[in-house]
Amino acid sequence: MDILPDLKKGKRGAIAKAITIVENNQIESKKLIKKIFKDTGNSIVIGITGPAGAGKSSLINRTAVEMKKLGTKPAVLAIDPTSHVTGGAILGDRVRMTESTDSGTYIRSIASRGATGAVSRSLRNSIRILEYAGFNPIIIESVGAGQTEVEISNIADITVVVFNPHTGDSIQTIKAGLTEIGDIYLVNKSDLSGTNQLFDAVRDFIGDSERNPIILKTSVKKNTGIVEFAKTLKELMALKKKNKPTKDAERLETELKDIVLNNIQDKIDHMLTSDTQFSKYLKKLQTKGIDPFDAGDKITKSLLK
Ligand SMILES: Nc1nc2c(ncn2[C@@H]2O[C@H](COP(=O)(O)OP(=O)(O)O)[C@@H](O)[C@H]2O)c(=O)[nH]1
Ligand SMILES: [Mg+2]
Repeated sequence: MDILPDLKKGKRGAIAKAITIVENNQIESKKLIKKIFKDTGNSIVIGITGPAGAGKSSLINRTAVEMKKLGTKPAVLAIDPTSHVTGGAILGDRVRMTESTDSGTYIRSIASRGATGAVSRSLRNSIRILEYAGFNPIIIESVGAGQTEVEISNIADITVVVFNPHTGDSIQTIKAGLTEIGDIYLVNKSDLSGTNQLFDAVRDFIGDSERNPIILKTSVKKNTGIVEFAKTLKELMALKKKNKPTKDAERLETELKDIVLNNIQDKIDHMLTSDTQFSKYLKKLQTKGIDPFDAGDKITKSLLK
């Protein structure tokens, strides 16, 4: 069945089907992307990252509602490292995000575990599906930084880093390299004590950087700062649209290299299983007649000649 017309209309069932395809079926995925590729690349991707429990899902839920009021059509993809294991986290996110779903925002949890590169690939293509379906911005929720396979700042046009006052490790996290990636730093749960200290600490760490990132306080509980956050995002969307072509050109170069390397790896993998040199040197290696590096070099040479 052709799901393209429904996909173009932004119908939920079609989107869900399409994302399941790019997550699970390489052959069908290729066919699908071939058909939609020309109509993709036009939405701003907002990455929202921070430690588990920082309030990202809750915040995204409220922010999506506000962004909708500002005339945008947001969709959310949550990369959840735990969703694969129990499914409990998906439920949690669904509960926390019902408000924005009711208002018409598309929300989906996607798997964060898989073979190297596979998660980035399915994320990239899931974004394309949502672009084709007319969503803009596309908000990606991801836990931590460097904890998942996906480095969100490589994919996002706007990166938001969320901190909390009550987690003692927040400052450590700031030191650990988040200082370079954020366009916006949020001190969420600003209804809790310690907010001002954390705000000052964040400002001290990153405030004088050349990029001049924005630092905001939000509280989902008290519903403060969220309208301002949504407005800031909308302004940034317009700004980032200008340098998006340059960034996308670089990303496509990376993606293409990725695909070619992947293709070659698959081919070689396949070749090795029937390669006589491989089995010869493997036996030699297993009986300590050669060392692993020498064996590797010899096989490589014979393959590339
Ligand atoms: N006090 C307070 N709690 C919040 C706030 N935002 C979220 N929470 C709570 O923090 C917990 C984790 O929220 P969640 O959105 O799942 O965080 P995530 O793991 O970063 O997605 C939940 O119990 C939320 O109700 C806030 O602004 N203030
Ligand atoms: Mg969450």
